[in-house]
Amino acid sequence: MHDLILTTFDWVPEAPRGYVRDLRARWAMEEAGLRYRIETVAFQERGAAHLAHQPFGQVPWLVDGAVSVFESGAILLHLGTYSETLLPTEPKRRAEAISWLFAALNSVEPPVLATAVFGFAGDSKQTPGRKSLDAFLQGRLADMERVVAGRIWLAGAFSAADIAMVDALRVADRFAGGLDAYPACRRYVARATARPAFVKAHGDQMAHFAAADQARKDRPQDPDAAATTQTRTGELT
Ligand SMILES: N[C@@H](CCC(=O)N[C@@H](CS)C(=O)NCC(=O)O)C(=O)O
Repeated sequence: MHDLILTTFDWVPEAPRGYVRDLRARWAMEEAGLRYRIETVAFQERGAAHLAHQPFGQVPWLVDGAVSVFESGAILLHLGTYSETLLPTEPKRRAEAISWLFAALNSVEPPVLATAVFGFAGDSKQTPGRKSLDAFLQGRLADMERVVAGRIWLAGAFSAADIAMVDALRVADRFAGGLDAYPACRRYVARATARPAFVKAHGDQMAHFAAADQARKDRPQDPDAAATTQTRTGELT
């Protein structure tokens, strides 16, 4: 296997730290015991080299030899080819893990993110569209509450599906109204984030951005440094 290189931003504002999606890949590689290194790309400026790896000017992406993979879900699937811990080989269990991975990214994360975008914009107007988004999100969370009340992990043993789902639920908890009404989801997130691989991945991401702050302090002030969490695509930074 080649050295795995995970790219994230060289710096992000305070609010999204601990939630930047390189966390998913870091967490997966820690779970799988894979060796990797971190490279960075400028947060302030999304150039052609960046867009060649990630067409939306976002992070993360993973380089594995000649292969470059973007989208955190695709990265999780790619890493799953190296690790039974991330993606079981037994066909039934594998299908279950893949289904739940897509469910996290396709069924749960979209209303979480849409709700978070309203929060970032400071828009709390209860328009008909907003009410139906709220109902959509609460419906998905209620479904997840039922699911995780009855099992420890989504696909039998812990898998990449749990990384994606737990991270989507963490974002719901922090940026989209919280999980107070969903105690089983809270317990599920707590058990996943107590795993040593998560603790290491999260700590490393926080340390990475703390080091970036220090590096900024040590060099002359950049007038563009007053970035906000409102990004080009309106997504979490
Ligand atoms: N669907 C993408 C989303 C990636 C994404 O939202 N990345 C954020 C960091 S968590 C980002 O790059 N934000 C900056 C921007 O959107 O301009 C994935 O899962 O990899």
